[in-house]
Parts: sequence; C-alpha cells; structure tokens
Amino acid sequence: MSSTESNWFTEAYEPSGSSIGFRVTERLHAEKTPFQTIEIYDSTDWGKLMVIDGCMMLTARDNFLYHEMIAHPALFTHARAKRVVIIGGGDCGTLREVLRHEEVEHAVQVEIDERVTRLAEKYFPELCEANGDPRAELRFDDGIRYMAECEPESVDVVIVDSTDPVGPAEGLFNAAFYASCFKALRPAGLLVQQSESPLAHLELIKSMRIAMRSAGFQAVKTLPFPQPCYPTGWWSCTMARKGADLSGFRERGAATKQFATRYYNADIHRAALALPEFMREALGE
Ligand code: AG3
Repeated sequence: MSSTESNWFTEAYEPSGSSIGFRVTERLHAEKTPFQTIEIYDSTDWGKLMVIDGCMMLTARDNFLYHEMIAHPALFTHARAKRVVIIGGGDCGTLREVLRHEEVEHAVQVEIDERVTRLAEKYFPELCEANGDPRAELRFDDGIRYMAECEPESVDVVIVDSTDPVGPAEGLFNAAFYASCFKALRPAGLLVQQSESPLAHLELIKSMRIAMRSAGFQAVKTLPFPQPCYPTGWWSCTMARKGADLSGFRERGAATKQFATRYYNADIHRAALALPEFMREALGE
C-alpha cells in the first residue's frame, strides 16, 4: 500500500505495521508493464526514487548501501569469480558493482521486465554507467527459466537482486530455484540473495536458509546492513556456498581494493558477518 498525499510518497508496510515516506516534488513517470507498475518520483532530499507496485526499489541517495552489500561480500569471498549471473537487478546498480571487480570476465543480468532497465537508463544513468562494458550482457528473460537451463558448473556467483517474494519474484525464494542455482555453480561457487528485513522477515530468512541447505549448499550466512528506504530501515542479504564454507573472505583483497566504494570495506565486511543476538538465536548460529 502506498500513498502520495500532501507530496509524500509513503510505502506502508503491513507486516511491520510501519511506513517509510519521502517528500516528493513530482511524479516523473508511471507505467503499467506486463509484469508490474513502475513509478519514478523526484524528491526534495533523496534524489530520484523508483517504485514498483507501491514498493520502494531505490533512491538515488541510499542505493549504494544495498548494491555494494549484495555484490562485494560475495565477490570478496570467492577466490576468483570469473562468471557472474544477476537475476533481476534491472536498474543495473548491482551489475555496476560487480564489474568493478577486474577478475570478473562476464556478468549477465537476467531481468524479466525490460522497462525497469529502460527507465533506469533514463532516470538513473549513474547506475547504468557500466552497461557498455564489453563484459556485460543484458538479457530480458525469466530468471527462473534461465537458471534452470543454465549449463551445469558454469557460473561462479549468482546474485538474486529481486523484488519482495510476491508477484514475479515469488519463485526466486524456494528450494527448486536454489537447486537450479546449485547445479549451475562451480565448486566453491556462491549464491547471494536479497533477504528482506531482519526485523520484519525473520521467518522468511529462516525458510530461505533451510531451502538453500536442502538444495545442497554447504554453508549459509545472513549479512544485515542499513537501508533507510526499505521497510524498517534495515535489510539483509543471505549467502550460500557450494562445497566450501563461509567463515572467511579475502580480507587483504578487500582492504587493498582498486576501486572506490561508499559503504563496503574490509571492516564493514567483517562486521556484517556478526549476527545480533536475536538473529543468532532464531537462525540457530
Ligand atoms: N530490490 C528490492 C528489494 C525489496 C524492497 N522491498 C520493499 N520496498 N518493500 C531492489 C532493487 C535494487 N537493485
């Protein structure tokens, strides 16, 4: 549910009984695609906003938190990720972060709704600045089918940058999808998925982790991070690894990285591996 009364765009989120609002100046665009309704707003303090089906997808001001945390912990955990698949991620922000890694030879973004990407190109060109990289491939296709048909043991990292587990993204949160990812990954490969709010969706996180393990993944870790524009202001991603553990990462690589970030660094990575007490208890770590 959302409202734009008195120049505020508000996402009211039922499961957390709370809402997050932004003072907007203008609705720049609205359209119904075959998959969803996409809106673009301009705001007084958060830059442009992208909203899908009434849910906040990103603001120009704080998307770096999410995009850096969904990409860099996985890529600095893998020894040398050459082939990366992004499922969803149509705004191209995750793709841009992935391509900052020079070891990546090919990154394909599989987004079901081409309009998300076309609107990102127009309203968030900064997120799309790596789209012309020769290592980037943009496909507009069903991610569930793409992973099911992916050549076995051909991918090093799968990143699931989706909407909430309702509507088009629902099928990205179950054991059948994770089994496709598991099969497509090479040994020591990683799956990382946005896993909603630790405060509002602990049961979902729990069930994702169980489904990941049942699909064959040996190790699973949930990394919390701040994300002011999403319900509760706090978010997470969950990593799963094939045939290897998740206890460490390339700390030296992260500390001496050759590209700039605004949130991620080696200390933040280490800190994100620490779970608050209520999560540790609920997730059984
Ligand atoms: N992915 C959306 C995360 C879900 C947000 N949920 C919400 N606002 N209810 C973001 C796409 C960024 N690349």
